[in-house]
Amino acid sequence: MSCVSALPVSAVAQQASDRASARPLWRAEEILALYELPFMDLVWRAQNVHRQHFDANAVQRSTLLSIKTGGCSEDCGYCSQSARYGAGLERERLLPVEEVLSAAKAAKEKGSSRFCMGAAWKTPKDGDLDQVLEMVRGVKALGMEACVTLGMLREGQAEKLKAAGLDYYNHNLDTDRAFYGQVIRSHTHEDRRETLARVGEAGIHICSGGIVGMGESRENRAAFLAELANLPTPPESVPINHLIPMPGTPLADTPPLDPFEFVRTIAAARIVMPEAHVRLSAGRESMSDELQALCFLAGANSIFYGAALLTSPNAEVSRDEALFARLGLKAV
Ligand code: SAM
Ligand code: DTB
Ligand code: SF4
Repeated sequence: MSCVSALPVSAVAQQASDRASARPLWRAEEILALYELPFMDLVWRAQNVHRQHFDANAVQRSTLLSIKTGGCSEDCGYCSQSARYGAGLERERLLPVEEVLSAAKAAKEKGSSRFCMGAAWKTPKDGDLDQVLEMVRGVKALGMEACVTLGMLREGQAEKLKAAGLDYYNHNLDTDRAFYGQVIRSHTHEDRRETLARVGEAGIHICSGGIVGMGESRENRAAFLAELANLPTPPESVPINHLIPMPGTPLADTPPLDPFEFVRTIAAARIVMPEAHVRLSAGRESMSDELQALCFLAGANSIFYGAALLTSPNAEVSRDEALFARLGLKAV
């Protein structure tokens, strides 16, 4: 992507643009061919790519906090926070800044390097955004990386977040364009891409990934990874969530995905986005230690760390500590 503009481009946006123009574009069929490799060959290839770019024994840890829970206008079929489903969640107000900052401080003391704040909004209102800006400034003052996920951004909002010091904006493509409409109808895949473009242009690092195990096909998963890898500003952080089937949502009874297919998705993501942190995200609580180790072997090098995700439990901190010790992994 060449950037021809009279405006100064931030260093982050310039680096992203340089990386975008240097990388090969991936076709979905090529990624499907990766999925179809024998499992050992695929994992071996992913581990090789991983070692060319990262310390294979280091895993980044992010802590997540829901700063505004439930009551969302959107109809995402997997989400307990949509007001449209009887998922039994009370709509909560935006948490006070002090409460958020004391949670960030506790996360830092427990060894997290990034603090991610999530809000169940379609799009942030300007008054709410002002409070989030204060939270971002506070997290930065603690010496942590700050990430937020607030829904779709309108013109000018990404620039305000950048000026407050935000490092990452999380906004997932979630699945490929073809499957998207089967799960979400209240906004489009194109809307998600538009927000990602605003984030990239403001010079904020992009965190974008998705969910697998929603009933999509392997072809959908391959196309989804191609769409992520080929974004105009490539994501530097890629959360791969395993669907947590939430009672009351349309996807509550979705049959579980073959765990090896999940590992294949991590491996394919590692190969097509070699420089990104691939985050083993939702669903870890119900994965065995052995399955998580396979995901790390396939190139996952980031996790959500802490007792809770947004509305559901995460793997226990004590279990993670034991797993890191057993595998000789170091937290970064
Ligand atoms: N409202 C904002 C948005 O949609 O971008 C931010 C919060 S939303 C809950 C963040 C992400 O959480 C979604 O894009 C989806 O990938 C993930 N997520 C939500 N519910 C999930 C579930 N039941 N299982 C796995 N991932 C889930
Ligand atoms: C992401 O990709 N996964 C996180 C984070 N970004 C915000 C959210 C996972 C949510 C899991 C379901 C829940 O706790 O409600
Ligand atoms: Fe709202 Fe985000 Fe949940 Fe969709 S995923 S219903 S936008 S909170």
